[in-house]
Amino acid sequence: MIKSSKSIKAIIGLLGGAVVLGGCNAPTFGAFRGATTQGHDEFKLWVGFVIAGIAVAAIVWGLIFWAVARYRRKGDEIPRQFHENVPLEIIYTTLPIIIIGVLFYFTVVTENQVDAVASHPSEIVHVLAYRWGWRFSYYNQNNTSQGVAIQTAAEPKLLAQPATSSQYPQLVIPKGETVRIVLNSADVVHGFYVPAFNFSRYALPGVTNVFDFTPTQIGIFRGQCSQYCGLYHSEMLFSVKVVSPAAFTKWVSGKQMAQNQSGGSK
Ligand SMILES: [Cu+2]
Repeated sequence: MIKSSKSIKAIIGLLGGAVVLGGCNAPTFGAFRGATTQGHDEFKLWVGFVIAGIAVAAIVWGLIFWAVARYRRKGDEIPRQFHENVPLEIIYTTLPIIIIGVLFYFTVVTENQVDAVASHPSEIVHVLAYRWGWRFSYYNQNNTSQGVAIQTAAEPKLLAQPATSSQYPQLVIPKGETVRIVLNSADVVHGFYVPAFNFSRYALPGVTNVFDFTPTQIGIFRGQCSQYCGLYHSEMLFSVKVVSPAAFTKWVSGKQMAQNQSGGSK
């Protein structure tokens, strides 16, 4: 008896520890932790869904195995037969509704956080998706062009390189600041997808999608088109480089100088 209560305590301790350590060591259940505040909110929602799923699965499988063991055939004995059980029916109708209600609530809260756009973002980047590449044009807080535009070569080639290769365009953004992305497509439907940010959004011709990123980690993250858009879809790669705000300012002025010297547009 003492032994079993000890092992129960150990299990509870392990589970509690896993939840407390959630920030760094807990399993991610296949998702990215999210290198932006928005992406991390998505990650927390995902973990909540998986834990809820595990809990439901444990109850369902537990009841199945309990019923299999408890009511297995013993000679000619037949379990008690009954037609209805009102309390049981109320429980199995209301419990799923409550579970769905809770999951729905957290989904709406998270979506509102992810879709929220700041009234005064630190940087604005217009992203144009086209067959088969990306153009990133930088604007300041007043939505005035900073004269910096980055895009891939007009002639697509089968490069078959990782997305972080310098052959593909790179979106440079500062860490810890709110970056507004203004997303459009020049031709067909594309998808702006950054796995490490747990974020994907359609790039649509004639429709402007606007969203904010607040990067929390310095690094280079791969990005890709997530909608099949034709022959060189697989080459529609890019990367996102998150740098310190000081390094970002330096990068912008460096680009401005280079692009002014080469005659403005590139
Ligand atoms: Cu595409």
